[in-house]
Amino acid sequence: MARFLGIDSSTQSVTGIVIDSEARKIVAELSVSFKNEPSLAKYNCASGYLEHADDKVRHADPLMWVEALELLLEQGARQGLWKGVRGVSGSGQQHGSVYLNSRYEESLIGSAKGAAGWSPAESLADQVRPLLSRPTAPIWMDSSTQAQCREITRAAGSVSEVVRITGSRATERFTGPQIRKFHQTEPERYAQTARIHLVSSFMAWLMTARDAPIDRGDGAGMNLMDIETGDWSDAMLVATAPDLEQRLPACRSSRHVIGAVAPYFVQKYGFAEDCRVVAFSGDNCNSLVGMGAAAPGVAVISLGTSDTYFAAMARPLPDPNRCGHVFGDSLDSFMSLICFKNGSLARERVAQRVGLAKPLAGKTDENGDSLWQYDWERFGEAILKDTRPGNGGKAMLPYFDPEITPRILAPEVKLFGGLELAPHDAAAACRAVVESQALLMRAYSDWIPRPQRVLITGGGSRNEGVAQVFADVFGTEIHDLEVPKSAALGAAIRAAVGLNMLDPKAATDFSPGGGKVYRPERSAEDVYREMAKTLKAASAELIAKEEDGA
Ligand code: XUL
Repeated sequence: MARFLGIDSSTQSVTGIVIDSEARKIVAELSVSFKNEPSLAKYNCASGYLEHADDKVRHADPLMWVEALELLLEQGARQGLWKGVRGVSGSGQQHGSVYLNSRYEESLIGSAKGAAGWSPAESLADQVRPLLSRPTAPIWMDSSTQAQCREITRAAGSVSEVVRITGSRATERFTGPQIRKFHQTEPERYAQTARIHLVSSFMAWLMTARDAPIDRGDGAGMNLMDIETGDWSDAMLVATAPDLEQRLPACRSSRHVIGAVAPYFVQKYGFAEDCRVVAFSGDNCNSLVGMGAAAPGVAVISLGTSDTYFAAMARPLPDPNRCGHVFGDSLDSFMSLICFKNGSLARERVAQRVGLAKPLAGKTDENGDSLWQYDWERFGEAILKDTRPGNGGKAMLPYFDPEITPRILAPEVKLFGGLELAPHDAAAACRAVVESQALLMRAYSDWIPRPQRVLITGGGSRNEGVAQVFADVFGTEIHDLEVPKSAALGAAIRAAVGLNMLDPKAATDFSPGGGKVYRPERSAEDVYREMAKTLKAASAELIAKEEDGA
């Protein structure tokens, strides 16, 4: 029996998946949701972030992630799951960062005070609290660093230079601009910071009580790493903040074995002493592996809080539109990723406006906004039964919130072909939002080589009407693999690969195949070509002006 654990610390939950690498199957799945777990209510982060007066600022409490990890491990220990686990790896929401003071060294195995790492006498959260130099962690949803992006770009030379070095333009949610803002707004705390971790390397530090590295997959999402050399870029370090390199962990291969789990987890949760930990990576990088898309030629459409389109690539090829990213793929190669912020939120807003959602009486979220109940069945039916591909020319730019692809900072919803977001035009509105999202995704992913196979995942893809529209617009078969926890699964597979107990090519063996195949209706091909051009041109008019030479 060869069991491996993958842990995914995502925006809304911490999830664990255990695989048996010989039987090639998933043997256990566990999850702790920030919204539903009563003991986490004290962190005021039910949606994954803390309320803030400035809507652009999105931080979370890192101690909530620590406590959620312990709750997950407790769940598994009650089922006796951990004893047979030979290796652990993990996944973190990308770009988010955690700041530790110099006392973090006391936690490290072998250091003077931390000879055995964490003490089993206290909870992990209580031990981590005094080691934080910044109480909160900016996460990927933060878009408050526009000024810092501009300054970094200017210092590095130009937008093209930043893209050439790091694979992405200076991007608001990326870690480098976030670090610069921290250094500028809280210089004392920056001075007290001895280690800056990504969410992924932070979790790996917890599991090992060792100075965990940042893997090259997730490291590429920081605007600090040179994607060609796979190491920190001097030019980007200097452009970002003083004395930054000494505050960053080493950059390592995603297959790097950090060491054994800390004795804390052996004593408290029953892990084997020789259970080893492989470097953690970013959630998208792990998802690529979990979806069985780690080799070029397969693209993944993921419809979630944000919609993403990603694919493995043999060589780092940056996006000429400068919205997309080149990341490491967590198996030591590269991947392209484009992220659309107006994903499920835009679909929800349209459902609300056309009467396919009603507020849940007396239920509000932590910001006091109503919680809604959606009629997704009717939404899908409206697309499949009441409207036709092309939607009679009715379309929209779905920018309810600032957009990442393309880079739109002043959001605006634009309607075309006489569309109205009102109950009397409900069916057309449902199709319009999804069709327009798919058309924009297709238009803005045209720099990524056309794949031979397209997979679809994420909550939005459960709706057959939505998935069918993506097949029609992309003009290709789309396979629904039903791998909802692909990041945790990918991490478990990587643990086995990193410990040389699984060939990476065997990753697809774990996906329960046989999901639905959506075949494109080709009748609207010409209409779609024209609509894609119109929407791309209209969105281009809203793109934030480049303030620096390219
Ligand atoms: C990718 C991104 C998001 C987060 C979500 O660039 O910002 O997909 O990784 O967890």
